[in-house]
Amino acid sequence: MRLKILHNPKIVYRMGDQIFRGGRITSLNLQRRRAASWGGIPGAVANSTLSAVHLSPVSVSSDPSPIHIPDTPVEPHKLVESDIQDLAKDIRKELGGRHVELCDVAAYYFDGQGKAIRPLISILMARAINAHLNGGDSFIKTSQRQLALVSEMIHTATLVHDDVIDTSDTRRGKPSVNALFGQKKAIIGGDYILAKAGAMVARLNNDEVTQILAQVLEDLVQGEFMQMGANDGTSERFTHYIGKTFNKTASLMAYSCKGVAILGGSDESLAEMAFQYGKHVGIAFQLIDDLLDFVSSTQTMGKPAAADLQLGLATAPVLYAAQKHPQLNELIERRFSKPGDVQKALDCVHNSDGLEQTKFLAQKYCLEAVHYANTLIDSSYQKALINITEKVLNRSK
Ligand code: GRG
Repeated sequence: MRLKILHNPKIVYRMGDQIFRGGRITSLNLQRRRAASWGGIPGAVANSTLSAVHLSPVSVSSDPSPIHIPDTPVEPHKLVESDIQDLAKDIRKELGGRHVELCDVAAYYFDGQGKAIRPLISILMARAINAHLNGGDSFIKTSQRQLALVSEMIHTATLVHDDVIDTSDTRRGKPSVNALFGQKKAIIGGDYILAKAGAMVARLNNDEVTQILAQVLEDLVQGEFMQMGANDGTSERFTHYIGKTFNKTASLMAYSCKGVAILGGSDESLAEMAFQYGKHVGIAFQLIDDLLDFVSSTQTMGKPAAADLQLGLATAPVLYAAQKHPQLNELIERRFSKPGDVQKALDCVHNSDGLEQTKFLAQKYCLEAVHYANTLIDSSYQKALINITEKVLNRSK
């Protein structure tokens, strides 16, 4: 299901056999149309009662204006290569301190093996905003890059803590930080990364950005708790899942985009646009992550396959599969804890359209992200923000 962009002004956005026009889905088979209207998932995203800012559904825009698709391919990494290439090295420098082992623990995941999607998106958004405002002097650009570093540091600190919580043995195909240094040192190492990131935020000397990043930390912690929470109540499950997905993954992307926009001198509505772009890309990113957990090999992902099920987590593919296989509900409630549960759930997912519906939902979020990016003035960075959505959808790791 590769996303293919057609250069036909009437057909504005095409993903596989689904055609989107002006933010609306115009050609779908019946089964998918049901998914698009959230009909199959009781209490699904469209019925979310949660905060509008955080969790409004992919409110496919009512704006009928066509989505503008770049004429020429833009390679996002190439465009901001000079900002990204030394990222890990610069972060390791920031992590320097008196205690060598503590620095080693904290620096362990900054090995250049991560995708660095958060800094990539942050820097592209920063440049697109600067182009939009016809601004962005070297002071602004430096502070925006610092925020991109902070974003990757917060992300990495959560990976460290997550690996402790999940008692993971591997990450990115190598021993996890907890496996190597032990869980106590890993926890302290994660705290240390956060402390250093906090100091960097303070140096930006911008109260609004400081508040934003405090909010991200709160969301991350809330998200982790939501994940641990009760799994009963079929009707609320999907809403809960999307809320958790915002908190655990999309909040950091959304607020990083908003932060660089603020540093670039954006007014409230422009900063909100940046937030919405990051939020929608972030939710799509996690949906694809949850899908890859079912289809990617251990080798590609660098962690065990079906890890989520083994951790007792019911993600979008399972929630969709439960529509066709209601017997899954019982397994979801007991967090796949009985022998054979994981295999049964895997079979149900592969014997349903759960993966397809998950991808479709991710596409909808991406489409909405494109809509927000299209409110920015044309620039290579703005085009790259659009191209990122394709990469998010079609990634294999
Ligand atoms: C330490 C602030 C703080 C919070 C602790 C543990 C926790 C609360 C939150 C966990 C958040 C978490 C691990 C979310 C998962 C997000 C996610 C999709 C991770 C994978 O991201 P990639 O694919 O990773 O970008 P790479 O390896 O490319 O960096």
